[in-house]
Amino acid sequence: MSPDRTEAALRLRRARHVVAFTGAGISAESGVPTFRGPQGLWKNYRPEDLANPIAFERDPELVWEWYRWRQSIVQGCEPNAGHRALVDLAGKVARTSLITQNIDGLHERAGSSPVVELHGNIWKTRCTKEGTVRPFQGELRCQCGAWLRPHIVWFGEALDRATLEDAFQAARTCDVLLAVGTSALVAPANMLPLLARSAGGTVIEVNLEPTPLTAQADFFLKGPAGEVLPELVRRAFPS
Ligand code: BV8
Repeated sequence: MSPDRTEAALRLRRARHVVAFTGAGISAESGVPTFRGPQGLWKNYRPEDLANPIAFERDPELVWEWYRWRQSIVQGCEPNAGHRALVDLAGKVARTSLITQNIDGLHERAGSSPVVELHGNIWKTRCTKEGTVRPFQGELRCQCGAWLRPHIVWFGEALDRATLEDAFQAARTCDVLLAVGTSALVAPANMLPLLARSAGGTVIEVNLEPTPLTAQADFFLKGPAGEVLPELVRRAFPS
């Protein structure tokens, strides 16, 4: 194992509080398309076309068609070794906070709990009139007659304030922040690693390629999350 990986494993072993901050890359090996890769979701559509409130206002059916298509992809996907490694890690560290940008629900299906979903969940809907959040059950209209929308944070929409503050607080107080499978392009989520670093935490990035975060990270572990994370956890907690 490279000295970097050995040292990163040592930091993880010593940590009392670890934040796992994940993006679409951790679900890639499960078959969920990422946003900004050659197979990227946005390849077929531009975010401004679909993942924003104006697009929904203009054509709710089209937006729902896109999300139903994405649900059908996620439905056929299983959590992978990367998701499971974070479940293992949670059993070995005094405190872990799992904060994801993903909306696919795979961390929960892997057994992680609680999971902070910064951008919502593709399996939940919200009534556009009453604001009630409930599991998706196939209907696109609320009993009150108003449209149901995906309970997802679209571009240009604010994240839930309390959720974001909790996430920021976790980043500020952790000893290690693992940034896994994120291009670190989307704000304000991409502030988490920087908050951890400025508060003296160690930032370990796991990605196939460098990102705008890499220069700020203490460790850049290049490789697929489904291989790097299990190896890192095994190395940190050999017993
Ligand atoms: C807000 C839900 C304010 C929708 C999503 C100009 C500059 C800076 C910021 C802005 C700007 N213009 C606008 C903004 C703000 C904007 C933003 O950040 N835009 C970016 C694109 C520039 N942000 C917002 O609009 C946010 N809201 O700012 O509100 C406000 C305040 C008050 C009042 C009103 C408004 C809302 C952002 C949330 C948008 N919703 N998702 C949906 O999913 O349909 S974001 C979307 O991107 C997903 O959630 C995704 O998770 C997220 C981030 O992407 P990643 O997860 O990082 O995925 P990506 O494909 O990009 O990268 C994958 C990575 O994995 C790659 O690095 C790849 O190398 C790696 N990888 C691939 N395979 C593997 C792997 N790594 C390891 N192993 C592998 N096997």
